[in-house]
Parts: sequence; C-alpha cells; structure tokens
Amino acid sequence: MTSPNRVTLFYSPQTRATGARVLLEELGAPYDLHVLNMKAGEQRQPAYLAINPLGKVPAIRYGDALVTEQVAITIFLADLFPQAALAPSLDDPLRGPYLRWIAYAGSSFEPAVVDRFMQREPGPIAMSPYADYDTMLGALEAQLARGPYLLGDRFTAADVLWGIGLDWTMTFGLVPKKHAFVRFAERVTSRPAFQRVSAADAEMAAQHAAAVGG
Ligand SMILES: N[C@@H](CCC(=O)N[C@@H](CS)C(=O)NCC(=O)O)C(=O)O
Repeated sequence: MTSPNRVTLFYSPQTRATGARVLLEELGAPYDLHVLNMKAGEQRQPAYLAINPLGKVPAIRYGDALVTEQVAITIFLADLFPQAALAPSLDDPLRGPYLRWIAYAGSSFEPAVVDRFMQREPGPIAMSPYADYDTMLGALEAQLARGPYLLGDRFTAADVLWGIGLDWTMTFGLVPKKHAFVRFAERVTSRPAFQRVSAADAEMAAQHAAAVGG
C-alpha cells in the first residue's frame, strides 16, 4: 500500500514523463512509479483515464491531489520539496521569471513545436498563441544565451523541464541545434539524475516492446 504522502508518478519511458522523473531524482524526493505500457495501449484503458481523461503522462498523485500537465507538475513538485532549493521562493525576484519560463514551455513552445511537427500553418500572428515559430524560439535563445542556466547562475526545476524538452526536440529535428540550446541541454542531460533515468528508460522501453512482441 502506497503511503498517502508519497508521490506516485504515472509513467511511461521515453516520454514527457521522463522529465518529471528526472525532477523527482534532482529533488531527492521519495516516489513510486506506476508504469503504463503505452505500446500495449494501457494509457487508454478506463483505469488510467480515471486518473487523466486525456490518457497522457505524466500525472502524479500526492495524497488526494491529482496533478497532470508537465508545467503544473514541475511547479508543484519543486515547491513540495523546498529543501532541494530548485524553486525560487515567493518573495525571490526570480520567482516571476521562473514561472514565466515554465509556462512558456506549455503555452508557447509546445504548440509551436507541435504545429511544426504536424506541418500546420499557425495562422495569423495575432491568433497564434506563440506569435510565430522564429520569434518564439528567438526569445528562448536570447534568454539561454545569458546562461549558464535559464535564470542565470541558478539551477532550477525550469532547467530540468527545458533541458530535456530541448534535447528531445533537437533530436527529432523540430528545433535547430543552435549553440545556446545544445550547450544548455548538455548541461542538464549530463547530470547524474538524467543519466540514471535515461538508462532505466532504455531498459523499460525494451521490456515494453518485448511484452507486445515488437
Ligand atoms: N499536455 C500534456 C501532454 C503530455 C503528453 O503529450 N504525453 C504523451 C507522451 S510524450 C502521452 O502521454 N501520449 C500518449 C497518448 O496520447 O496515447 C503535458 O504537458 O503533460
């Protein structure tokens, strides 16, 4: 039986849930994994749709709270384990920029990258949530060029979200391998937490593929 005050992460390897697991590792937080084999379609079974009606990971449960969406999970977890100091406190001048860049990942970067992947035109600039792709990415590049981390010298939970997001999107050719992006993503993915999760993910993904005979 899972302790009510322990984080359960609904998880599938090599997905957006990887970032949530890396964050838990960076936080030194105790957690349990509830693994879904997406290759077997477990994310679309009623049991999981009761957790997240969208059938998407990551999701977390903490006590009675269910949290979905990477952005919310990043903010929630980093605040839940303040001893790890990965979230600027409410009165820290970095708190606003920290929230800004976490929200930017979900509200501007994700829709832009998905449009690009689907080869969809964003439509008129005033109607697009991210203006246009180049402007959206240019703002991110300018922020990262200040480095070494998104908010300057301080490593935060926002870096976990962005380091992994950029690593994936560059790998899939959805984001150009600009120096500022590559240098930043390497800084995050070379950390022990990412390395551990990445190795475990490779093993788990192979098991999932084997379980469905592929
Ligand atoms: N809006 C969600 C998106 C999460 C998402 O797209 N997850 C993908 C994995 S990378 C997923 O669960 N896909 C499974 C499916 O739709 O069948 C978030 O920010 O967390």
